Amino acid sequence: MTEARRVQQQARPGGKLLADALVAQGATHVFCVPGESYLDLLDGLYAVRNRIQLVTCRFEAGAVHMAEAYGKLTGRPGVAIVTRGPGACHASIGVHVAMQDSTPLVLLVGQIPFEETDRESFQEVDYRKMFAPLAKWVTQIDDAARIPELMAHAFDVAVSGRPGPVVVAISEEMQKDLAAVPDIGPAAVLPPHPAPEAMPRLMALLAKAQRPLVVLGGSRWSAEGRAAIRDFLVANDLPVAVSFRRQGLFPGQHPNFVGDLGVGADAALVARAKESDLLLAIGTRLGEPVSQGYTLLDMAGHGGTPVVHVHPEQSEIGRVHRPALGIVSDLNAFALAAKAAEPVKDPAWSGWTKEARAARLEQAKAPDYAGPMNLAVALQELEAILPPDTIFTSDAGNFATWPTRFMHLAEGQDFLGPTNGAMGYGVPAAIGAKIVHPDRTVVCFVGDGGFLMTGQEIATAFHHAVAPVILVFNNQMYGTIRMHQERTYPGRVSGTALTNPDFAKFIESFGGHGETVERTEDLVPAFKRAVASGKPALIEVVVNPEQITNRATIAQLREQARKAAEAAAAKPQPAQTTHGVPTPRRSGPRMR
Ligand SMILES: Cc1ncc(C[n+]2csc(CCOP(=O)(O)OP(=O)(O)O)c2C)c(N)n1
Ligand SMILES: [Mg+2]
Repeated sequence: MTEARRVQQQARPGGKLLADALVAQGATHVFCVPGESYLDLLDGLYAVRNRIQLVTCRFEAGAVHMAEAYGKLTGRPGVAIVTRGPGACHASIGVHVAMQDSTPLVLLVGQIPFEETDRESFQEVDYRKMFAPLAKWVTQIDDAARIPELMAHAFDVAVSGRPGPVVVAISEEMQKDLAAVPDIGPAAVLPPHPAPEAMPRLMALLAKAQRPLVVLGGSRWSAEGRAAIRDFLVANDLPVAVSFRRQGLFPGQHPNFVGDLGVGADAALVARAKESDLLLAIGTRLGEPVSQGYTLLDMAGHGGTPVVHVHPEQSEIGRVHRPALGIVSDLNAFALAAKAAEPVKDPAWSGWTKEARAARLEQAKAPDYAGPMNLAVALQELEAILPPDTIFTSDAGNFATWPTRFMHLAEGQDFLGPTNGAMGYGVPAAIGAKIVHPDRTVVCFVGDGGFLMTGQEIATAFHHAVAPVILVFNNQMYGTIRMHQERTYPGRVSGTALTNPDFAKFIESFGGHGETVERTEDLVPAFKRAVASGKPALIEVVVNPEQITNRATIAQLREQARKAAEAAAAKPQPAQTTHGVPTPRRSGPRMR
């Protein structure tokens, strides 16, 4: 910038420049826990309070999860602000979610005055080091004149290629410094489109296929992009699986939806994926959950199922599997190009698609579970009454496999879940979603373990007058880990039992609507009362602890472990054992 241009600008303090940079980048909400390290930014935000809603949270992890949910829903970076040291440490889990989930996020961290650097000043942390493996990019602003430039770059990096989190440390004194610099808005960048030969080559591979399978995943899908990719997939009558916790990308109720290829996927779908002769991976990384613990594909890419991998980041293509064809493209641009391509006429795989759909519907049939609460039936009854624009959020835990297996999302519904398996995500994500879309019904699924990690964010829902409905599945344990325990060390319950409060009373103490439901037929009426209350609501769903997974009881897991031990003992070369139980070999992804 020329000196003449610089003096034309009115000098603003760093705190105001930062707030104005957020406005210039189109931020509408900022999620924070305040700290004395960024008083000047808080003051800057006061000045722009009519442009940006500042959401005050109770825990930095909650604030970043809310911002991450904003990023998942809007495709624009969610913004969170936390204080130095302890605040940044609490916030780090949300950075990890945004990284593994490829969600655009900008985390601002108050920093000590830079003159004190390297004296281990109060709460001093080097954020470039701390967040190096967690974030896509980390920077620190020490010169107020560089705020517009570095903030614009932070937003650009967060949305570019594979989206992800950017951490920006803002040193304390810098926020007071005056600088006369203009704001910088988002750049007019045209995202990468499929190369001219991409669609013909893809369609040629497809035309030769007999048993193709689509795995749809990734982030920053627009409504238009989702509609276009659905039209392409349906016009070609392709069987569509979604990757781990990406149920919102393709309507589960559609006849082309065949299930989720994630952690705890249906064995029949995994078998089908192995049998397929063309895997079309659109937007997803071929990470551990999708690849079933790197067992699905010949990871070196020698032979095996040919893969067409479409991803916005070239370095993701070939990272764990060498594809037959890689297409680097913005996903929405790809979707439009795919929709415009002439569909394959009379595809050879229509029967295969129907079979896959029939298998999906078969596995979604509610089994006859023992006890008064048949969660499969209750969730399907709930599905039938939910508005078509419902947003679901999920925490991590075994309970999450029930909605995944037994519910089907309708067109227009969204699903936000932590693909990195972060407990404590569901409740703040629901609050963030409800703040972004106050008119939509937001339903959160969470276990008794995960709920007490961030359930106090209910106070944030009250403070900002939004009312999600939280379903707490109470099995009085860290069920997922107990499941692993019973498989590996049957009967030796260690560190997984929980003592819980009265969850309904917990939310009532905030002024919310609480219910406890023990029978299948009581969930829907309770849900209707919860919505009608207009208040943040919690329904504790008491589930049978013995039904540890949606496929097995604890007794069945112990029996399986016993048989496996017997089989191992009968072998001439005994397997390496721990406590008399064979050490299991990795043969698929772990349940999280
Ligand atoms: C932050 C975090 N801590 C620990 C874990 C390990 N973990 C995965 S699932 C799980 C238990 C979840 O318990 P709950 O929320 O009650 O759900 P359940 O499995 O019982 O349905 C634990 C401890 C994790 N994934 N994330
Ligand atoms: Mg539990």
